[in-house]
Amino acid sequence: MRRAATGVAAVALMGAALAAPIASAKTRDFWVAAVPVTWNMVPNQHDAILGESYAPALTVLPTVVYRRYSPHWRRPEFNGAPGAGNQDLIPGPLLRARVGDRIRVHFKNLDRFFKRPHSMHFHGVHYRPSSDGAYVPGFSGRDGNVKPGRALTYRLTAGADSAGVWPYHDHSPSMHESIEGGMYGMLSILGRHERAPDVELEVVLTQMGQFQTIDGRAFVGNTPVFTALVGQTVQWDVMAMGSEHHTFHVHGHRWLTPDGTPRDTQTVGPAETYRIRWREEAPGTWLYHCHVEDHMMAGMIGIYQVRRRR
Ligand SMILES: [Cu+2]
Repeated sequence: MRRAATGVAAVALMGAALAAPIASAKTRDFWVAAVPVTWNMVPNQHDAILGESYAPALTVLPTVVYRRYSPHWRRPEFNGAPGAGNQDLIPGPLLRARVGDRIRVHFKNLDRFFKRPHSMHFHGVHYRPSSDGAYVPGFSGRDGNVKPGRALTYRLTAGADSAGVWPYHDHSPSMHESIEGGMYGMLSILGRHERAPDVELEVVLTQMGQFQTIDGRAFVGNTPVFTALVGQTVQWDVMAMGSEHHTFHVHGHRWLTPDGTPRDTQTVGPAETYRIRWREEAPGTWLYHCHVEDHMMAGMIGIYQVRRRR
């Protein structure tokens, strides 16, 4: 990760080297359950730009999401990190680790509403086939087909080629409806000696029902209001799921691609991810949105607020 002298920031890509055992590696445990919820994509029932209203019948759906639990399932918790701007249940918990770490994701299927099987399938990390989490009849094991009421632990390792952000998602027999309903999240893996950003903002671009959503919400006033302070290092974790490509754009800011080209808009396709970083120096209220115009008008737009330090 480089930081440009101008304060315009750098994008990181994964390294090419393969995993090597690291003596100081940690084991990180996460507890994640599949839980049924009633989700409103447009809680204020309003498109702030066109001034249109939407009845709850169009915006509310019963669905299943990934929810973070405290160790040993003591209590349910919010998915986002404190100060992350989005404390809600879509996307699933941000799972943070470092290159060299072992990661154990303890998964429990609490889908008592639809009673569907679920699973977790992780990109970007190393694992045995028994932790793949994908369902193929005749080939896959229990990891790809965790029945309601059952639990399974996925065992992963963050290799030297795992630095970056990566998707995880349901890959069970209910994959299609589960992903459209919000069953996805991200792994965020730092290099062995990489400094964590001050602020980490998660943006997942997906179609949901008739809306184009960011973190499961549509239209300004419903999508996350992300915040940062001047002087902070800000990291955006950007991902798309579903069947469409999106072009992520932030107003008033630029970042550098790995070859040093400044950009303010970058394409992301299904299950692709990237992280963008900058050192914040632009106070004000800004927009972030997908620049596919039909998507922006169908809700894929939000607010980013930068304040000066007091
Ligand atoms: Cu889009």
